[in-house]
Amino acid sequence: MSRRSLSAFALLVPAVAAAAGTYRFVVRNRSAMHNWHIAGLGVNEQTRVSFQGTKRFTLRLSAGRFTIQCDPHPLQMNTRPRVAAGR
Ligand SMILES: [Cu+2]
Repeated sequence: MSRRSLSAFALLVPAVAAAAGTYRFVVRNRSAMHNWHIAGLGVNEQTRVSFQGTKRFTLRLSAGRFTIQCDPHPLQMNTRPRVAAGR
């Protein structure tokens, strides 16, 4: 697991190693200053910055690199998980 933390921020996403497939992401946002945005290889989903609460996304990820970030703070709040080819 790669964990990046600020006072109000944590991303718990395997940095490497997920195999291609379908994943459910649970986004819990308790602030109106941040959002969650995943992009890469046909995937581009995000929450609104003003949104507070929990949202679930079920996404099919193919092999490759993805970016997950907070759009207002992309330098501090980001991770780039790699998805490996499935078996
Ligand atoms: Cu942010």
